[in-house]
Amino acid sequence: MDRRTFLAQNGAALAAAALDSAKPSWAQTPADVKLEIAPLALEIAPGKVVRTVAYNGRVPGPLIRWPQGKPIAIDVLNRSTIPEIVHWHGLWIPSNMDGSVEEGSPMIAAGAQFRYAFTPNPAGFRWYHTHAFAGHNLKRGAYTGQFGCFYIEPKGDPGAYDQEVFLTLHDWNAYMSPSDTSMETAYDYSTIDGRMLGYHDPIKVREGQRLLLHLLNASASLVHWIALAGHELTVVAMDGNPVPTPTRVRAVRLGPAERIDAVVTMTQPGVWILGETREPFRKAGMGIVVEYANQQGKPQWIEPPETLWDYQPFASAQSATRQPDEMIPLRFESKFHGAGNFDTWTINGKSYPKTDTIMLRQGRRYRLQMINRSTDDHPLHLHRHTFEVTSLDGKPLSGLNKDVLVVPGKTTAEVDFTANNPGLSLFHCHNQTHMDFGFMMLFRYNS
Ligand SMILES: [Cu+2]
Repeated sequence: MDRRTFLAQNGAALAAAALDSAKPSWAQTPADVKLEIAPLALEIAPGKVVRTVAYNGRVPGPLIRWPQGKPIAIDVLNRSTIPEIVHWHGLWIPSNMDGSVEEGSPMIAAGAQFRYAFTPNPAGFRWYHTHAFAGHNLKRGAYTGQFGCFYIEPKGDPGAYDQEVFLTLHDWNAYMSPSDTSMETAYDYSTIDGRMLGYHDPIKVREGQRLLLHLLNASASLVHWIALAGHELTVVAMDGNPVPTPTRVRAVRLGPAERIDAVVTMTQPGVWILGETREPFRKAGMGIVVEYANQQGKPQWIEPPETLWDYQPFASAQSATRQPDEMIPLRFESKFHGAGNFDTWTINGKSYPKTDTIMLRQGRRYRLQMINRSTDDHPLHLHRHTFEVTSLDGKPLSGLNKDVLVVPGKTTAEVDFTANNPGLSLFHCHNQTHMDFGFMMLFRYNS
């Protein structure tokens, strides 16, 4: 048994992390995964280059596939020009390893290296991405190519598929654009796995196959709708967690940071487009070709019928069986800052870093009452915990476990979670601009 295994098995993960960061990582055991952050000229289509920052010279970064519960060491070398940090989205890990400076994880200075060491849990489709501030600089933070998929393999593999693919959505070259009342971000290009429609190797399938799609929306601010022309998708998991009621749909909607696992039975031989259902986004590049064996020709697109996204069908019909110990009301509002400026966002009337840190107690179950008083939809994310969605706009539901939830404008959503991972936990809107302009707060509790 090596030192890491010994310490982890003795519940001393924090002590191990402290030792690790005190020593330069080249003096230790080799890392399981190495990520190098560096500028990248990414060719999204022949002759079309976006200047960004990425992991290991590629977009997305390498897929990290790792068995649930097996400790992992990840060395991150920052060869960019600014301090960086990597957040492990959806994992139940300690605050100092979670990759949020607000929670006490360190920034990695330009030129420096840091070792993240933790035990990946829970099983399912997680991801990793930069958690750096962007503010007015739309070439930083989530606007860059710093994201990748992290698949934590369950102890028993369900295996009800023949082939699986991970696909990441992203938008590039952000600029400020006036919306109804304020400024939002818009983009020049949209890609799947860092390439525009028509410039990937097609996804090759065979008739009768069950294709498992792992979709991640890694956009800094946009919701995306995805369909596979001619096919239906059966959603089996959201944010990596199996849904109580797997449901067939014509298109899926993913808010920023959301993930959907969907199984498609390949029953329509042909050459098809998997892409954004809205034409301007497909034209901007968000699509990839799916090609059956022995089929050729121009990739076909079929408009899916217009659908409204509703989380409810995927949940269990019953309302929450367990009542929370405490309710926490959170009101979200924006403050207008004049034409040409981004709004400032508030939670209960205060903007981060002035928001109140809410003290919790280990073992108690809390209900976050997310009251969206603004007209914008917000993808709300809680770090280091999984929550259960317990009501949407007044309608009760249960069994839907997520770490990001899109709360539409002028609605209220409720989510419950158990305080079972002590330390500091960040709660924020996953729209990079919203979070940078105040839409963040912290929870804290001790063991
Ligand atoms: Cu927001």
